Amino acid sequence: MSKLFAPIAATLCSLTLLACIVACKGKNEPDPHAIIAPARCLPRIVRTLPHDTAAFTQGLVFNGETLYESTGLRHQSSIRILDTNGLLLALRPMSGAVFAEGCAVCAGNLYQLTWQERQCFVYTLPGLTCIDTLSYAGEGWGLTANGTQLIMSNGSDTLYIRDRRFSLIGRLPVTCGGKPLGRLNELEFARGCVYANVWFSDYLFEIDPQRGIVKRIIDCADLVAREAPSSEDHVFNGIAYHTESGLFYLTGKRWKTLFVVEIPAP
Ligand SMILES: [Ca+2]
Repeated sequence: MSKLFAPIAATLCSLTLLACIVACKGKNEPDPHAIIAPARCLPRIVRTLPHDTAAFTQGLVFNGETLYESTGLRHQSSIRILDTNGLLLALRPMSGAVFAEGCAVCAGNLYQLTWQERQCFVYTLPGLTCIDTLSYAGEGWGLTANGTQLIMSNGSDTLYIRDRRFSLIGRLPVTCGGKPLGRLNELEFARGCVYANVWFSDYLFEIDPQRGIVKRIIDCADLVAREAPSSEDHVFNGIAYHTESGLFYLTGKRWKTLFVVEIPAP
């Protein structure tokens, strides 16, 4: 090789090596922000149960065979206990002007958010004795738990990961088809995914809890059509997963129906 071509050959080798490194890195480390078009699926209605039309549903969660429901609005907020047939077993009104929001079960306790009061109430189970009040910044919308951590929404496109003392330990921006998914509301962690209602949407969004990417959209327009809400404010909002049956319990604010549905496995 002549002296003239040696530097050119060396440069070409370097560029080839660099291209190989980039290609290998790309292959082994997928871009977490890659645009993934979510698949779509439909829920199958297994049965329908009555739901109290006075319940402005903000949170729904099972603890074993007991269903807990948090309802909102000032001077109307409550925490309710129901059975698997939707029968109301107990209702505890919230005090004063508290506007309750989402609820979740974590480490044997029930956590209940508030909209603008910046307070999260912690209750014993099954007795619902309030044993603690935790504080946080901003608004509270939806809440769920992955077993050890709490996952919270506040109406934005970001989920907030908190420990049991409600200290912020992580943020998870959520995207759908590469775009931020805002208005995240009621949540449910099930089958290794986060399921989310989005305010004023008839869809459930199935979110990868590591990357924040919507993997599937569960089209619940048929449920909304069957319910035929009496007001546009009475939106689809309420997700609880019943582990024993593998079925989801879905409802909305002031809906007359609690739908028990099967959603194809992720
Ligand atoms: Ca829930």
